[in-house]
Amino acid sequence: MSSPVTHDELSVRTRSILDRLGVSVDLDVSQSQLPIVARSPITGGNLGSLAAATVADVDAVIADAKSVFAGWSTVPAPVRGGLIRELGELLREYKDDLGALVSIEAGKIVSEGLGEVQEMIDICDFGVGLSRQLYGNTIATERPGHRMMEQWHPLGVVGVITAFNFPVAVWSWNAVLALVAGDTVIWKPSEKTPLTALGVQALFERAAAKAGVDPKVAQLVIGDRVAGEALVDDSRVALLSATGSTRMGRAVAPRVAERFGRVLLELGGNNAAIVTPSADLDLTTRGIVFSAAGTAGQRCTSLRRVIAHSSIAEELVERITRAYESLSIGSPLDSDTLVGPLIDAPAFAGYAKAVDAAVGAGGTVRAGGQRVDIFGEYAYYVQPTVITMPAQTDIVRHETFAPILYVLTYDTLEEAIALHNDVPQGLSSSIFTTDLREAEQFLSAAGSDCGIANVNIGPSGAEIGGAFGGEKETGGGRESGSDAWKAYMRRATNTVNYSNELPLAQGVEFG
Ligand code: UN1
Repeated sequence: MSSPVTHDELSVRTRSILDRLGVSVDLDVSQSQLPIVARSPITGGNLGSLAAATVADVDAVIADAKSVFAGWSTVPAPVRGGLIRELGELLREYKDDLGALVSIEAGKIVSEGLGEVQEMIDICDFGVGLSRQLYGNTIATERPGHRMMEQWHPLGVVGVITAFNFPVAVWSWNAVLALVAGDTVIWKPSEKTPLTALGVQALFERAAAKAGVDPKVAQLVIGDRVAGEALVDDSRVALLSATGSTRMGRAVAPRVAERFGRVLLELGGNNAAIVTPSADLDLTTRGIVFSAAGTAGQRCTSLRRVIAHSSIAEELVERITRAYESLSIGSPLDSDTLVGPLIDAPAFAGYAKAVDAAVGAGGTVRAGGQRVDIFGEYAYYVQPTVITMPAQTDIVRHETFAPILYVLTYDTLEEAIALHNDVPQGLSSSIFTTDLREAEQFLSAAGSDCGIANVNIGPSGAEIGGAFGGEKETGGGRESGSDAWKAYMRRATNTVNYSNELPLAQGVEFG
């Protein structure tokens, strides 16, 4: 059971965190008629409200981003990296405050709130190094006395639309790469998490001041759908990076394509774990419980499906069920809590509907399945839920952003992989096995069809060093590490003739 947190205590704490981060916005509740309502899912209470950017506001922000781009794009990349170094330092300094604000506004447990800020610090470190490594290839040419190479140039204005569940880290994956690349950034955060965005922006502006950089290289737009659409439809926005539901991506992608803009989409996942007869069930259970119940199932990488060999399925379900019974559900600010709240009422409605649909399709609830009253009517806590399913029905193929784990069984690995891939989404995946052949088959071209495939690790909790993203309805985008930076730059292929002749490619003679 969690110790009580009153709404007033949360408001006072939020205000003092915002003050320390340098956010001066007035959150007086007397302004509660304003359209963007900041609230905490911990109690369901409102923390204040904010104005929403209009189309004209967004237009002015884009104009600024475009004009600042001219100068920023010609600053040497390693100097641009200096801005990111300052940002990383400030994030280290304010990690506790920003992490706590993530807990208050997104409902993450303290360790995960801090972990999210750590993810920002990590990408800053990566970005500083990257600023000296924006490598282009030198390519052998078929013509004598010639040299061919490619250069990577800044792309332009990058619009970043983020979701509530990673309210600060996803901005950083995008903004850090974009800024190092010489782009300017406009951020439209989720309407559900405006305060964490204001906190990050305040730190960013301090970093810019320290680095002597115009803060307009990265701007923030607090707004609703209107502001998002203004970014989507504006041809001055060269790249639109959007994280959210598949439904959102389906609306955004054609509109950006219509104006020949670029998109980078991070949409839904329906991440699975195949558990084979050779799996270490102790380790497997721990991996499954973190991935499925952690963050109250509200990561795009959360584990949603277990595909277990029929010989070990029952034992595995019993182990998971036992582990679920000991998970403490409650205020994410309590140090012993492992499962915090769902973000809001629609999230709870989605959870309840999915449990009903699964039972209606022949599923058996083996753990959880109920709402838990921690802070009354407007706070939505649920028990992490395990449902064994007779088949991969429609509800199993659908992403529900809640801690529901469906369990399916298989007899041959081919069957398991077919079930695994037979969903519309393709973000993250895992296999638990100690059999090298099974592991390698899962990682091969004939195995998982996801952007992320792991062995003996659940599908969530990726490090920033790898490229992050997935296939199919997940949208195909890659953010964060590896060579994801290339999406934020434009490639120029250059051929230089240093001879006195003019040989044509393909042996063409002309005149
Ligand atoms: C998301 O849920 O939008 O791999 C991102 C993970 C985190 C990022 C999740 N590093 O679970």
